[in-house]
Amino acid sequence: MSIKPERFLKSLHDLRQFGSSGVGKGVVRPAFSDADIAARKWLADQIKDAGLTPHFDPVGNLFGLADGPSILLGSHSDSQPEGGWLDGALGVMAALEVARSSNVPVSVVSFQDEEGRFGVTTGSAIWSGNLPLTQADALCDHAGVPFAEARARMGDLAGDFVAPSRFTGYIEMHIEQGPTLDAEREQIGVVTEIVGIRDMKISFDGQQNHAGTTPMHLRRDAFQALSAFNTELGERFQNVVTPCTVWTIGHVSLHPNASSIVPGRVTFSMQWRDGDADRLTRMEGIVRTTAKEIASARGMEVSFGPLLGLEPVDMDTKLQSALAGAAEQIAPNKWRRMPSGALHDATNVAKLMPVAMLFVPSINGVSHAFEEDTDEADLVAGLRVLSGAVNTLF
Ligand code: HGY
Ligand code: MN
Ligand code: MN
Repeated sequence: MSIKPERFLKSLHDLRQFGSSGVGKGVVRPAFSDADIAARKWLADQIKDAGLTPHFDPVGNLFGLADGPSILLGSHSDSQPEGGWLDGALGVMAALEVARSSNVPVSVVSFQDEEGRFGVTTGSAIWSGNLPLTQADALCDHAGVPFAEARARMGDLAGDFVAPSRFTGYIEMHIEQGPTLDAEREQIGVVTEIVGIRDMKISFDGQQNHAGTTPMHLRRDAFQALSAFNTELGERFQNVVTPCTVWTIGHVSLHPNASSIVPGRVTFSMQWRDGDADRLTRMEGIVRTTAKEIASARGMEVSFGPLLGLEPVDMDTKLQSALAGAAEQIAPNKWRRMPSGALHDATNVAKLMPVAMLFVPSINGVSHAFEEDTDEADLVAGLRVLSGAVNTLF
């Protein structure tokens, strides 16, 4: 049996209907949202139709299980609050198409909450043992909903955890989410390693007050503390970072967030990523020290939420070679080996078994945005590489 590109492309367009944003092909399908649960139930039907056994585990990970030992292919089908139609979904639907057409045993998976509504790659982190379930259950989203409450929405669909020992390895196909392949006019990236990440919430507490009557020198303004922290951090990081190091303050909640009130509290997300675990640790020290100094200089309090993180991980060389061989066949001179600056479930699965990843280009390098897209020819080329590589592994 051979892969059917049209069936594969249609399945991607069918999936993006769940949580369609109405803007381009974008989706809004956060973990355990109505759209996400509906999408998972639809996916379970597709899995059954493909001759695999659909199985939900206790945290919403959805597996399509082949009988006996098999290679596991997949990714995630939840999205960012404003997500692209391919981030995660591509790897899940490519896995299903390869499973439908492969003459070797292939299982598939859609991990839950890779996009971190609650944690960081939550579903695969729990499955791999990187995140204890009790700790995960206490994690809350920005609206204060606990993971335990959200996952309970799966009701009696939730079954036991799947034993990792039934799988011989894991390969994840994903969009690059960066500019390299698109800029170089290449079709395939064979991933060599995935960066590590640290992510935490930080709060500054000062004094809520009147915006008209409070002199500037008497203020303990939480926004001004955040502003000073951001500037000082950028300067201090220059001593340890490289051009590949990234850091982001992506979510800010000011209280009470009113034009005529000096904000007394700010809580914000502090995230940093690098390929070197030691550098991530040094950056954590700078984050904590800088925040404490800023707070103390302003007579304010600082508090730190739990630090979530994953270490940098290398991809398995044998699986990489299978992908490289297939890439040379399908896209000769239009592929490269490259690191991943984005995080993926493969990082967690690497704790359990050999893993590898392959990328296809993101147009203009854009992702985590409704305009995320990839040319169909590149999607199909990636599918052929994945299929070709899998069939050399047995
Ligand atoms: O943030 C990431 O790297 C992933 O897309 N969730
Ligand atoms: Mn992703
Ligand atoms: Mn993502």
